[in-house]
Amino acid sequence: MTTTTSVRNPATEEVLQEVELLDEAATDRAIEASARALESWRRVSPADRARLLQRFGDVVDEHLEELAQLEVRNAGHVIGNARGEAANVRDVLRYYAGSPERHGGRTIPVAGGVAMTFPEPLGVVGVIVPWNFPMPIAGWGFAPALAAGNTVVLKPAELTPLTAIRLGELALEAGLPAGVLQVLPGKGSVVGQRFVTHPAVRKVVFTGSTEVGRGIMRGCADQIKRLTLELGGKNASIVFADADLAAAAAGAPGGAFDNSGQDCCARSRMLVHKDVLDEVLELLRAPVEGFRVGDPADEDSAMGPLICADHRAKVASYLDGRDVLLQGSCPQGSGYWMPPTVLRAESPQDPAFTEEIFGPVISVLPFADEDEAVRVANDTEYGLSGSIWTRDIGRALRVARRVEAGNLSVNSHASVRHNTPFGGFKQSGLGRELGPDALEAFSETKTVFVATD
Ligand code: TAP
Repeated sequence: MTTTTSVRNPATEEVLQEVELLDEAATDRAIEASARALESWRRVSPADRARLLQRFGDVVDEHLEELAQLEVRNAGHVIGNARGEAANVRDVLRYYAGSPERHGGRTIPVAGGVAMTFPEPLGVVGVIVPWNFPMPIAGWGFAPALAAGNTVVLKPAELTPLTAIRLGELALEAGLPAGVLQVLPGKGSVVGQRFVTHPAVRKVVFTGSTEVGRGIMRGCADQIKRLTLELGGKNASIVFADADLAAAAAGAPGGAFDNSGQDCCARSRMLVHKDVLDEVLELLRAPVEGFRVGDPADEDSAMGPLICADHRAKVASYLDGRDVLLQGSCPQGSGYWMPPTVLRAESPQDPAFTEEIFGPVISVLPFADEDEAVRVANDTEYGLSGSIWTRDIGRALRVARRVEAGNLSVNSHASVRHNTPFGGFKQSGLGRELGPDALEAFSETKTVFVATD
């Protein structure tokens, strides 16, 4: 039976489009089509595969503004960010277009003959995408998977399927053969689960909550199915007393409120040396109170709405009955708005300080020395990203090595680049995406021995 979902604009609550959700039978048909497409796609020469991915990147580039405007309406991302996200899909495609011709094996000296290795595609890869960054996270999965000769079925989040559907159309326009990249809107419990249970899907790439990721990992165990997990985060920004405090305070709102805080890398825990706490809070006042929240289509808005009413209620529950240290403002009326907010953590165990709120909320906690800062930063099940603010280069590197997280920045809040590895320690994930080695995660190594004696 066919069902549909009403896709809404989170800034206005208006229905944008009805989107058909695939049932299990339709998912199976798509997976089978993907398995058939694999037979010819894996034989496309590396140079031709590279040309097709390059062309796909060019077509995305030609539709950059259209994709960005669609994301503004569907996900409430501010237009500047949405353009960057569409450009990220283009850049990731172009980056991995360079890899099919470089993705070779080795010859290994052995007795009695020649041994060589071949990187073989895994087969059909299922990519499951969350609602917070619909375009980039789709591209981080499909671009290296396709470059390595796999075919892809991709499930966008129910709330934000529109840009993924459009990317699927643009792939065909660029000349990718039918069946090589299919976008399958549907429920996680139906389409996503079928990626886990269908034996023709040989790998699942899942980005989403740690809770759902844990269930997917259990399900993949039944078939020893390959798995990449990109999960939650509760990332610390550590501000030492010797830091450029003005720069740390100026960067903090962007590091935590970008994408309305709906970012697995958001620096939502701020650890500040006790001697400079008052000064940092005073420096934070203007950038927090002046953080412009408004119509995401407006070029001057720094932050749009949250994704939906349920999510807003969850974020708001963390502010119930709390004294806030600093707060900005946001539009009233329709739309899922939430003002940027800074709380003082009551203790290192304060739920606002330990749980992934996934909204525009920073919790600040003072620390006494380096050991305490590292201990508190690491006192979490997560380990995705973090920042260290100091002018002491020795301390910067020492602390960066001690913090248990996959992506650390010194005097910066930047986390993700398409050309460097990205992923989490501990319960923030398993495996790495992006960077020069991503094709390894989409290949099996085959060893072939040829007897010469
Ligand atoms: P989830 O609720 O976990 O959903 C993520 C995706 O999984 C959605 O497409 C969802 O489908 C699907 N899904 C749900 N249940 C499933 C099941 N039983 N089997 C298979 N698929 C299932 O997460 P979310 O709320 O969309 O995203 C927010 C979370 O993602 C946060 O924890 C955030 O930190 C994390 N995240 C991590 C990263 C990285 S790179 N580490 C990046 C972005 C986001 P439906 O749409 O139908 O629910």
